[in-house]
Amino acid sequence: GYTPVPEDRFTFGLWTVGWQARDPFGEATRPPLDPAETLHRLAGLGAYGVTFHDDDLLAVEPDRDKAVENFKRALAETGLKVPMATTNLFTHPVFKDGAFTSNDRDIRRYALRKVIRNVDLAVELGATTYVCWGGREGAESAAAKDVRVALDRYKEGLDLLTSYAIDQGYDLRFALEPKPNEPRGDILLPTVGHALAFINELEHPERVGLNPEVGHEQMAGLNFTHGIAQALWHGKLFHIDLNGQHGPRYDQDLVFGHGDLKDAFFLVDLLESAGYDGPRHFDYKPLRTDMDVWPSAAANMRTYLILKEKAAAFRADPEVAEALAATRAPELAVPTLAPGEALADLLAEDFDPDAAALRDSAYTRLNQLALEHLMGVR
Ligand code: 3MF
Ligand code: MG
Ligand code: MG
Ligand code: MG
Repeated sequence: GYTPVPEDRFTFGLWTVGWQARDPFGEATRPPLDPAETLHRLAGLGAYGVTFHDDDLLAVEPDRDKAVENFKRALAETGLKVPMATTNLFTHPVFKDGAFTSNDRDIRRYALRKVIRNVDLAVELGATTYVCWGGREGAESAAAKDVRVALDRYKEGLDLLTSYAIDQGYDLRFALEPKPNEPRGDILLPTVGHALAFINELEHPERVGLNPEVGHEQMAGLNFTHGIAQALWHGKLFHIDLNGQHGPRYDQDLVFGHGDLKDAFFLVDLLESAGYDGPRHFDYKPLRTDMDVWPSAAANMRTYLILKEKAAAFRADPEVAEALAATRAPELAVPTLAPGEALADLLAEDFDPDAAALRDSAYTRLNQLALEHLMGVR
């Protein structure tokens, strides 16, 4: 069991297994990976597809045309799909003060050209989601960046991109990826909530949604599964970056489940029960100490499949159903005002708050049942 197949729709960024493990304190520990080899290895492991930044294609072939040709050949050989693509607007020093929100107007114009060139390629390769992670859109110095004006420019950039996609007749939606900090001291659109509010101010809000990442929300001390639930509620979960993180610290990009396992369990439970039909996309980094990156790639998918099975067993357990009923969870789905009732009926109602306060929510039993399923003793 737990052998991934393309129908599971697992995808990986080329930059994940391809990470050479350069960090702020040390050199690369691994040689560059040929994207063609990555595709063959991932297909062999049962993945559905790959995603890429424009610059990821140049890992071993600096000539873009040749690199694209090699990539296309490997896609044809492996049958892997490209559901999403993105732009590297953070590595080159030109982006040190941002891309869409750089104070330098020439740089903002260059950034948009760089995105549009890769949007064309993404659509040609069949992508329907284009991710925008604004890693350098931010500041360290409070006076240097007028955040309100920077948001004007951020909006301008996204409005230009959505209009371009519409004018070209592209079946393409954009997905913002929030992150609170790293590499900037503070990044604009730091959380799912900030990004959702921003989308409402855009010219084509229906074309823009989210690509939340597990670790990014946890870096902000937030409950990732709650963020995903709200994104789903707004119809904005266009894509997802799955990985692992141990709370608020640097962006760890651990294998999925190798951080907060309980949150990973409830995340899979939510994605599988909510009918999320997008790719299960991994944005992780193989440990710097691993010389062979493929076991970690496989581990992401295996963990997801195990959690999927555990979540289904949890939901099917009659004792869980009973414990859920004891928490009154089903009652939350009943509208507060009954059909035909008026607010006046509610206002006229008699109620004993002291008696109601004695009702036990009994959440501990439910928590323990979830943990016991997760620990494999039920
Ligand atoms: C950084 C990230 C990014 C984005 C990627 C996709 C390099 O913390 O998560 O990975 O996911 O740029 O847009
Ligand atoms: Mg990340
Ligand atoms: Mg991360
Ligand atoms: Mg990410």
